[in-house]
Amino acid sequence: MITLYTFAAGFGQFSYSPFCTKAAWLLNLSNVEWQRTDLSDPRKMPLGKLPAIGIPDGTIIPDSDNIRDYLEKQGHDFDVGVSARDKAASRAFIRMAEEHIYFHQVQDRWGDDANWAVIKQEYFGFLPFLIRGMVTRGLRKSLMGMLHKMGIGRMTVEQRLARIEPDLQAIATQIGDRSFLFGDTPTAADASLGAILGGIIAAPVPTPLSRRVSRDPVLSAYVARCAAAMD
Ligand SMILES: N[C@@H](CCC(=O)N[C@@H](CS)C(=O)NCC(=O)O)C(=O)O
Repeated sequence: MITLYTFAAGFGQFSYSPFCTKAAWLLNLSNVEWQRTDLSDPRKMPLGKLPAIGIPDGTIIPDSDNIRDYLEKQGHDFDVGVSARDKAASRAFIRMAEEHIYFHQVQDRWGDDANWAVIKQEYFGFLPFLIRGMVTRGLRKSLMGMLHKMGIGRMTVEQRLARIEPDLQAIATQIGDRSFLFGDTPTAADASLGAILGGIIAAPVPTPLSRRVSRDPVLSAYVARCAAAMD
C-alpha cells in the first residue's frame, strides 16, 4: 500500500497544499491502493516539502512530479489519447500553474492580512500558544521575503491581477467547450491545474484573485468537474 504524506485537509480541499491535492488525484486516477498520513512539519521529508509518498519497498518519493513519474513507471498512463503536441502543451500548462499561478495563491494566503489571520490559526494551531506567534511571524517573514525576491511580492493587487489574467484566459481558451484541458476525460494536467485553481477559489477570505476565478463560468465549472472526477 502506498502512503501519501500530505498537509491536512482544509477549506473544502483534500489538502491546504494544492500539490498534495494534485498527488492525491494522481493516485486516484491510477487506481492504486493508498492511504493518507497527515504531517504538519515536512522538514524530515527528502526535499523538506510535501507531498511525498512511501512506496511498498520503504522508499520515500518526494515531489508531485516525481510521484507522477513513479506511477507512470508502474504502468499508469495519465495522458491516454493525448497527442504528442498536446503533451507538449500539457507540460507548459503544468509549469505555468505550478511555477507562476501557485505563487499568487501563496501571496493571497500569506500576504493578505485577513487571510493570514485565518491560515495562521488553521496551519499552526497545533503549536503551543506561547511560541505560536514567534514561529508564525518568522515563517511569514521568510515566505514574504521569497515572494519579494521573486517580484510577485512587489506588485500591487492590480498589477498581480493583470499579470495572471493572460494565464487564466489561456486556460479558459484551452478548456473551450470540453470538460477537461485535453478532452472529455481528466489527464495529468487537470490534476495540477484543477488543484491549483481550486486552491485559489478556496481562499478562506475572498480576494480579488479568488473572486476573478470563482466568477469565471468556464474556470469555476472546470474546477468543480475536476474535484468531482478525481475525489
Ligand atoms: N514542486 C513541489 C512543490 C511542493 C511544495 O511547494 N509544497 C509546499 C506546500 S504547497 C511545502 O511543502 N512547503 C513547506 C516548506 O517549503 O517548508 C511538488 O510538486 O510537490
